[in-house]
Amino acid sequence: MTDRTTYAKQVLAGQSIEMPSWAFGNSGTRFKVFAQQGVPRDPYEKLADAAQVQKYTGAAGSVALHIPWDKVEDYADLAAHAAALNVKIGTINSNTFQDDDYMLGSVCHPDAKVRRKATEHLLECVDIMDATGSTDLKLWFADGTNYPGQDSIAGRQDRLAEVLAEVYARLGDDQRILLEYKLFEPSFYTTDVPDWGTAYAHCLKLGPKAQVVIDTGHHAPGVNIEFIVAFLLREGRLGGFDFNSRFYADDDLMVGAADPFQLFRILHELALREVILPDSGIAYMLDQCHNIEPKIPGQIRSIMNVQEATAKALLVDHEALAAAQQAGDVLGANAVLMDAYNTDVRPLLAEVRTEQGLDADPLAAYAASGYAEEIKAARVGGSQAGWGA
Ligand code: PSV
Ligand code: MN
Repeated sequence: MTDRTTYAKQVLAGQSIEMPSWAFGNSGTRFKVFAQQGVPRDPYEKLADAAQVQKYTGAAGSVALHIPWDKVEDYADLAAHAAALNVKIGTINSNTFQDDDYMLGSVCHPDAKVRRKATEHLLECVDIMDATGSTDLKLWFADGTNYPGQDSIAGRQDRLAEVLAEVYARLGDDQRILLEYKLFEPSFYTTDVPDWGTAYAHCLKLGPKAQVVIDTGHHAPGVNIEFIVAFLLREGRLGGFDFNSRFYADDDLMVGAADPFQLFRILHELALREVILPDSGIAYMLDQCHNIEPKIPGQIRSIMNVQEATAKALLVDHEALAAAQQAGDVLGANAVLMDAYNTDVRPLLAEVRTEQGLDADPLAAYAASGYAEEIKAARVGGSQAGWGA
């Protein structure tokens, strides 16, 4: 076994990808939400399902919550429930996009009363982080406008900066803001945090505890995401990822499904800087909805897709790459990358799993466990969780 393969196996064994609690609830498009049997009825059951993904992959150790979708009476109790299931509660995601008051925005709304309400929600999210032990507050704002002239573009930036500063001041020493951008939707003319540059500029003003989150589905078609990764990493402002894949816009499909080569290119930038492992401070998360596929296997498949892209990225021969780049050997440098990309890493990952005491085939092991049948039989009555509830 080469040194590179040994190193790749070590990193793969330590990799951990966060799951979104909302992936386990029902979801769909604005045309129809399809209910699936056995879907969780509350955050406790969402954690139980997430724990299955961790059980069979060993690479999904935490779960992101979305507030108020995952509101509970006692967050310390929820965190203890997670720990008993061998998962942790990770990022707390705020939600300032589903209340009637937010029709014209939340933190950028022209009315100070609405901005106050949104700010209080964000501060409440930090209180929840204190209770769960979460370190990351993920902020995504649906704010924007639909028509030219509707509101002041610059004025909205001022309002955003003011709210962010208040929330930043409330953070504990080991807590941070992860600011997420998105090109458009639900607003169609302007979006108040539309791109990494805007997010980065706000983070710079706020201070070192504010970093940018890249949701891979939040760009215009053709945008070179790995460039953004390399830039933000260099600046120390890459906070994390919301992984998913897209064919058209923010499709929220399984990561690695639409464009595994793009995922590999992103992971290559991360492998180059050796920031794959959890202690790198980069929050690797999935942000997906499984509208037509079963949800737990959908998450398992997604984790496996990230692992495969990571394994290929870890196999890139960095010395050969640097030598070819230095020599101006365009084809040689490209070949180094493509050799790694074209490697079948499934046997390597099977070995990593077996060495961890896991089944080499997580999807088959989950299917054989009977858990899917169990929850279908047990979870009758109550109301199923959904994207938005
Ligand atoms: C917005 O589209 C987004 O990507 C944000 O991360 C939200 O919090 C999440 O989706 C909700 O699904
Ligand atoms: Mn997202």
